[in-house]
Amino acid sequence: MIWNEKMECASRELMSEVQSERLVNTVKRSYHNVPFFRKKMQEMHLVPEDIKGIEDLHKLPFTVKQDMRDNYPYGLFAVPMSEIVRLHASSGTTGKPTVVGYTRKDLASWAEVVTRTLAMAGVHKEDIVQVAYGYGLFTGGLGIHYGTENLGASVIPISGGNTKKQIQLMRDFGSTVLACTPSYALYLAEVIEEMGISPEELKIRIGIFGAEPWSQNMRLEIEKRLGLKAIDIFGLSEIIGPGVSCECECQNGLHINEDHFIPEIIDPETHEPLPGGSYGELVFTTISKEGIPMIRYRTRDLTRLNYEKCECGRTLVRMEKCTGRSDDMLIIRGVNVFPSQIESVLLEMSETAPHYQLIVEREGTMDSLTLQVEVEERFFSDEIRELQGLRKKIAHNIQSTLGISVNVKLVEPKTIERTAGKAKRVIDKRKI
Ligand code: DLL
Repeated sequence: MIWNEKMECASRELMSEVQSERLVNTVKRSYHNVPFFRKKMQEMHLVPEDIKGIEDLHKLPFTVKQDMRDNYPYGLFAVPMSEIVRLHASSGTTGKPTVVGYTRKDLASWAEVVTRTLAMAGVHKEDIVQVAYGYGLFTGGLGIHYGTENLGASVIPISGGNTKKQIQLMRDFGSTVLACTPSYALYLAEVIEEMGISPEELKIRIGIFGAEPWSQNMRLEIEKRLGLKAIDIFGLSEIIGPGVSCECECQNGLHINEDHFIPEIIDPETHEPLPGGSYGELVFTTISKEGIPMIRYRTRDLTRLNYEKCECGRTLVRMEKCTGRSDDMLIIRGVNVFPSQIESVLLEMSETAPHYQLIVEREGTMDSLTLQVEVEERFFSDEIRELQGLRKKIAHNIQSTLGISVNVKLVEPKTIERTAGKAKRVIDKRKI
């Protein structure tokens, strides 16, 4: 089923017209209501009237995650707080998360785009959707929740974790759609096998998986073990949350809801827009959001765009499955982690040297993070108790600032390999 045929199957001319009109409007609102944005435009000697349509998009300044941190918490909001009805924040940033606010209309647009994506994936009104993305500040749970209700399917708002209960409900309630991260789907498959339940006892037929990179091989593995069709859904809090783009049943690229979010591909080094079909960094401009419009937001995600019409009949541009980023952000068990955040925790402690390495592994289906860090020589001559105390302290400090558990391995000075160029901070051994 195509939820919004008019927009999802629009001609390029109609889409460009809609995009141009909404872009002009967004730029005006941002200029007049967001001092940060106005200053940036003034620095570039731009006034809103210079932006007449999508052909002028490239003239606008970029926005990056740091801009959100610098304007924490509400500096980029374009409406007064009385208009904001929901706040979300992205996980895993040192002390300061990135905060996003939605007006009532934004929540309606979000539900609309998520509904479209569920329909793309083949979900219909009779389905029972088990939402095992986290509910809370993370956009995954509530984002999929309201889209499911809007579609008219039944939602089980179970949130993440509590794996045995997930499986029990899945069986007893007859869930037909599972929405969670792909790594959690694999973990569920493992526990289902351990519990001696065969996939035939379950009715799950579609998986709505995203929030982290996953490969084609992982797709095949999940499809085989859970006996379902695994659909990739993409999104980011800064733009709206899940529902920015999603695969249709052809599983050949993710359709971007481009009447709400205009995509561009740029060269991550030169920042120049790249011609159609090139591989580069994905940039989005939101053109319907009121609460916190984003102009040319650099996602750091790497992909390419395909403007050909899809076999499903949709004309919405497709982005290739994202598997890489142009920065060093890691996604570990759903938490976004930058090595620099771990570094700043270490630097705040007097006992450690800023020589460290992060090792990411996947044990079975779970990601684990090990931190190897050099500590002063004296610790090794001290009692073992001291060493253990220090290990615990580092793990605790990281847990409390980043919200992620880490195995800490203390090593003697000069153990970690030194390089002349960029230090290799991360060894990612996951085969995803
Ligand atoms: O992960 C929103 C979301 C929730 C998407 C549920 C899909 C399903 P953030 O926490 O802000 O938002 O993280 C955004 O996660 O820039 C990508 O690097 C990565 N990401 C999200 N979806 C995918 C995907 C949510 N399908 C960051 N494939 C993004 C690869 C993804 N990476």
